[in-house]
Amino acid sequence: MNDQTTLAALQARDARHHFHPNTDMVALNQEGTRIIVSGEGVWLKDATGRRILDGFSGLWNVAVGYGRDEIAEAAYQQMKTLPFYNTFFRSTTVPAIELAEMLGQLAPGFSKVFFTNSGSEGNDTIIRMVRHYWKLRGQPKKAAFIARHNGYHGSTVGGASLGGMDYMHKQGDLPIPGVVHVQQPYWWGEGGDMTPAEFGLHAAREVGRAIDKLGAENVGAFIGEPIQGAGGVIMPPDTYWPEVERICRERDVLIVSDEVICGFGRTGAWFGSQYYGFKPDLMTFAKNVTSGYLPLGGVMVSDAVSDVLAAGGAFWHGFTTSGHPVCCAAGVANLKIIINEKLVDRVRDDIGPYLKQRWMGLADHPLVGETRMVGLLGGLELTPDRAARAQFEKFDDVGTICRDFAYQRGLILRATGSTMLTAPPYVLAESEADQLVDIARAALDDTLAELQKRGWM
Ligand code: PXG
Repeated sequence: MNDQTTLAALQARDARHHFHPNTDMVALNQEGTRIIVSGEGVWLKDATGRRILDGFSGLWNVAVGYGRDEIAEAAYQQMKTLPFYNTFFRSTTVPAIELAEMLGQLAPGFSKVFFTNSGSEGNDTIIRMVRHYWKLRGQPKKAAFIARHNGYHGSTVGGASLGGMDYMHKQGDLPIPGVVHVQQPYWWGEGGDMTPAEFGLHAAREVGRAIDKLGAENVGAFIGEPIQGAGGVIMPPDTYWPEVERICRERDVLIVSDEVICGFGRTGAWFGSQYYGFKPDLMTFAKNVTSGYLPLGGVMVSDAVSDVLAAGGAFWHGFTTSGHPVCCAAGVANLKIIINEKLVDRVRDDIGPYLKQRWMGLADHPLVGETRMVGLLGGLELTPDRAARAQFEKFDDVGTICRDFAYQRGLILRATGSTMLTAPPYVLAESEADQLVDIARAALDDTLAELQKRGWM
């Protein structure tokens, strides 16, 4: 390493010039950025040469693991053949055709896809598409969206508006008009004395109440993540989605399933909506469509909706790089890996249940309130009092403490408040699942000792 590439020099250069997303820059630059330099399988290496088990697949998205030559090769070949051409003006490229076809085959009833570069752009697209759809149907007033508190739908003006994160709304005067947020189906945190089944129905009926308050003639769509990801891997009670579906159908309100995290096998089904057994009209996707190797997102459009849109002339919407050929080639190569290596089945029948059984074993730890896992998506509630489902006063700090202990021990977990989250790559081996849970338990021990030292426990 020369002077410019030592860890300290890299951190100083980063501090001078890089404005990081979702990051307190002052705190970051006091500590210095963690610099990740390479990856293989489920393992990362940082600039100090340390190996770290990535229990979070990058940002929920490196499904097939790091270092897959097939994807690199597909992108390289496409860059040499045709690095760019657009999908406007009656043009397209072979990779865009191939990926669109594959997606249509993976999602029965959704034979059309609209490409974007990210999940946020996908959800912005949804807002315009839903409103345009209802105009074409002669119901232009059906423009409002029902979404959930603590849902996450991205960072753009539209995405952050649909999302229910108050701290995001405070920045940029959001949400935009016409978005109403209702209670999330978060039994551990908000279920009170109700059973999970009762609470699932209660939360679903909040959707109905919100629609009725606005008047169904004014509501275009309901949007939700099948399992809330960034909000804390919140799995709704089984009663929730069937009731939401019934309520929306009864009121002629479209259902949007935001599959950015749940899509492409994370839950052990191809899409989270399939896992929960409901049929959306539109699905947002991004992340695991390319396993993060290149940016790509989009909207899967059901046949009934796309027939109306197609009959209505042009949809005046799109991005220069919608259906970018290199990103689509990476997407095709990635989906081929998921299909050929039967990774969705592996998540459902093999490594998912294995990790789940180990992860659920953390329930006996004195800091742990609830453990939950679907597919390879897991959450762990930290609590000072399990029976009362109590929250720590400084819950954000508690999660951060635990996350940092895990990192020191060589494991990446994410914290939302005091909920610890894991979403490892689908190629995780059993021995690696063991390491993940063993390190998580050691980090819980460290955290307990630290909280006792501070008198918080
Ligand atoms: N919908 C969902 C459900 C998401 O999880 C987006 C939309 C937006 O996608 P893009 O590609 O625009 O980021 C997401 C993204 C976190 C974290 O800290 C989660 C996301 C992004 C960044 C950080 O958990 N999810």
